[in-house]
Amino acid sequence: MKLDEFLRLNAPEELALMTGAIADACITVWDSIPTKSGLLSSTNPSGETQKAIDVFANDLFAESIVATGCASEVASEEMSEPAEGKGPVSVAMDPLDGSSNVETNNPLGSIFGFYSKKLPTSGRNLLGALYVTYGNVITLTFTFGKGVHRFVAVRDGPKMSFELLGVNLVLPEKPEVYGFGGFRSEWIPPVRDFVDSLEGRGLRIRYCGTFVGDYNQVLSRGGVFAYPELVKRPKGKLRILYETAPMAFLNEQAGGYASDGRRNILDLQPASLAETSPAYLGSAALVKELEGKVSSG
Ligand code: FDP
Repeated sequence: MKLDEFLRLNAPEELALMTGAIADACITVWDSIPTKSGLLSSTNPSGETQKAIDVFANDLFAESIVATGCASEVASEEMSEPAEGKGPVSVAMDPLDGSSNVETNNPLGSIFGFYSKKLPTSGRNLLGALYVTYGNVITLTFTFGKGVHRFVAVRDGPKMSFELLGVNLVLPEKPEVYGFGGFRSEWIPPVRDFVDSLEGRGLRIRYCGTFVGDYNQVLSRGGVFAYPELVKRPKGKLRILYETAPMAFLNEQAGGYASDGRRNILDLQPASLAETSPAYLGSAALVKELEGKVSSG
């Protein structure tokens, strides 16, 4: 099944239009990585300076989403003020997650959260969440609050289009992988002790350095991803509105659980657009166990 048809049958109108616009834009972003990322020269054939790929991705996604008429605002870390629109939905995005992976050709991603209230707001006001993976294939994984669904980009004549890969994805029963960001020596002790126990329980380390890529493995194979509380960085690294709340919402729809170490990430009330928190997400039993250890110190 094609994405357009699926959206027509299964998505609220505004989310369908914005998802369609993101699907088109992400193909252009992917196409632009070699020329706009610094992999090739930073000037184009006419001698104009190219924008960095993350600024390019930001501008393209923001313009495409605003053009649907469905967004009231589109916020991202690349913009000092959100882009304004005339629709009802607030969109928070990380237009190019893991940009330090460009040079090494490791996976990249994009994350979008669709909120019913003005930003900043809690993840409880999410209507939907979507992430793109730019790996060996491009996938769109999303939820509108009724299951998690995935599409893959395939060539369709001169264009690319998205075909259904799976509906109602759930985290596998048996967890297989884990990936934790930051330096081990800087993790708080309960996190270090927990990670030390994982290999004895049959989990393998898998860490590619992109939140989207690392979480995507957890969704497919079961396990836990974290960017934990660090001794000198108690609020972690990942941004609540742009990154962890949308992924927490999607993860919950896939049967998982996401915590900041003390509470459900969806219950956090960020006071600013770029507020960060520690993030632990994946298979519910593992994340609840880790939350218990972190919260009791
Ligand atoms: P990046 O800085 O490359 O954009 O969101 C930021 C992020 O990547 C995440 O995608 C990734 O999980 C994390 O930072 C990696 O951080 P470390 O290099 O500190 O592990």
